[in-house]
Amino acid sequence: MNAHEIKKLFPILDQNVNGSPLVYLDSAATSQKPISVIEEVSKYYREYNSNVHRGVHTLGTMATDRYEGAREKVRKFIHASSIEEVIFTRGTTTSINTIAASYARASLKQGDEIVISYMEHHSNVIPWQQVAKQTGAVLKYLPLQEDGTISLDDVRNTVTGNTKIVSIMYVSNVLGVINPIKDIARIAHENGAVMVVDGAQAAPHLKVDVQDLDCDFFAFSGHKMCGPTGIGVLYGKKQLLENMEPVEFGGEMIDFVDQYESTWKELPWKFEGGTPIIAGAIGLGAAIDFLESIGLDEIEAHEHKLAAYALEQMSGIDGMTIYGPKSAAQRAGVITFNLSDVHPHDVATVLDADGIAVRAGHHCAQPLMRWLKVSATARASFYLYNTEEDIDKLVQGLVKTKEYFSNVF
Ligand code: 7TS
Repeated sequence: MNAHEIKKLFPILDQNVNGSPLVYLDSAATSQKPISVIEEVSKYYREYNSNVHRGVHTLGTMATDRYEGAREKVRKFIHASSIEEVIFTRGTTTSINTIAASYARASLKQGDEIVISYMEHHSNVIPWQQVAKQTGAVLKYLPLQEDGTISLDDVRNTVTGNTKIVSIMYVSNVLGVINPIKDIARIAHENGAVMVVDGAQAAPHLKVDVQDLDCDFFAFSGHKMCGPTGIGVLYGKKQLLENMEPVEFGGEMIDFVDQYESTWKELPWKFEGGTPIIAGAIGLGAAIDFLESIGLDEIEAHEHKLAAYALEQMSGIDGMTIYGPKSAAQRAGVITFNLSDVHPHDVATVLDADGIAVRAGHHCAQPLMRWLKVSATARASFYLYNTEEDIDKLVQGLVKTKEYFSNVF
C-alpha cells in the first residue's frame, strides 16, 4: 500500500481546513487514527462494554479477553519475553514517573548518579530531577555533538561506577535523531546501571526489540502510534518489576486485603490499580494490528525517504536553519527549523491559514532549546500517511511566509 492509499484509511485527513485540504504535519505531538482503530474502540462501547477481571458474565469475559489480548499484541510488538513484563499505563509520562517513583526512589541513595541527555523531553527530565531531590542522587547531563547526536565517547566519559540509572530517548521529538540505544545500554550495564528508554517517538516509527536492545525499562504512548489517547505501556524486565512496589493502591491490584495489611497480585496486574483503560488498550491492540499490516520496516523506510526529500527541498529556502543531523539516514521523520527573522509561532499561523498543521514552541524540551540557543522553533513531523505532495505544500507555504514577512518589515 502506498502513502496515498494509506491516507484514505484516516477519515480525519479527508477534510478542508481554512478552505484548503488538510496537510497534517504534527504527528510527533499525536498521530491520526485509522478507521480500524476508531471502529474497534466504538465496537467495545457498542457491543461489550464491561469491566474486566471480575465476575463471569459474558460481556465481562469478552472485555477481559480483548484487554488481555491487547497485552499479548504489545508483547509481540516490542518482543518482550512474557506478558508479565507489559504494564498498561496512561502513556510515556506515567510510565517514566512509575519507574522513578517505584524503582528509583527505593534504590537510589546520596551520591548515586542518574544520567540523561540534553535532548530529553520534559517527561524524561523532571521525574529524575524529583528523584535526585528526594534521594540525594546527582543528575548528570550527557553533552551533544554539534549536529545534535550523542557520541559513545561522551557516554563512556559521563557514565561511571556511581551511575545507577541511564535514561535516554530512542528518537528525538525535536531533532529527529535516532540514538544508539543498544550501545548506550551496553555501557550502562558495564557500569552496573539500569537502562531506561523513552520510546515515545520510536515505537510508532521503527521496529522495537526490547530484548535485542537489552534495555531494562521501555516507555511509550499509544496516541503517537495510531492508537487512542490515554493508553501507554511500561515494559520492564521481570526480575526488576518483581522487586518493585506498586505506586497506585486500590482495586484490581490486590490479592488479599486484611484490616491493616494487604498483598499484591502477580505481574503485571500489581501495577494496574483501579479499573484499567480498557477501551484504550483494545484500541492500541487495533493500532498494532494496523501498523503491522503495513510493516514497521516499510514505515521507517517511508519516513527516511520523506525526511531526505524534505531536507533537500527545505534547505533551498532562503534564511532557513534546520536543526539536527544533515543526513536523513540518522533521522526519523521530524524536521525542526527556523526561518530567519520570522517567529516560529508566526510561521505556524501563516501555514495554518493554508490548512498546514505544524507545531511551534519549545516542544517540551527546554534544556535542548537552551543548548540550541533558541527560545522556540517550528517543527514538521511526518508519518506513514504523509506524501511528497504534503512536503511540496509545506515548502510552498514556507516560501509564502518568508515573502509575506519580508513585505511587512
Ligand atoms: N517522550 C517523548 C520523546 C515525546 O515526544 C513525548 C511527547 C513524551 C515523552 C510524552 O508523551 P505523553 O504521551 O506522555 O505526553 N511529545 C510531544 C511532542 O513532541 N509534541 O507534543 C507532545
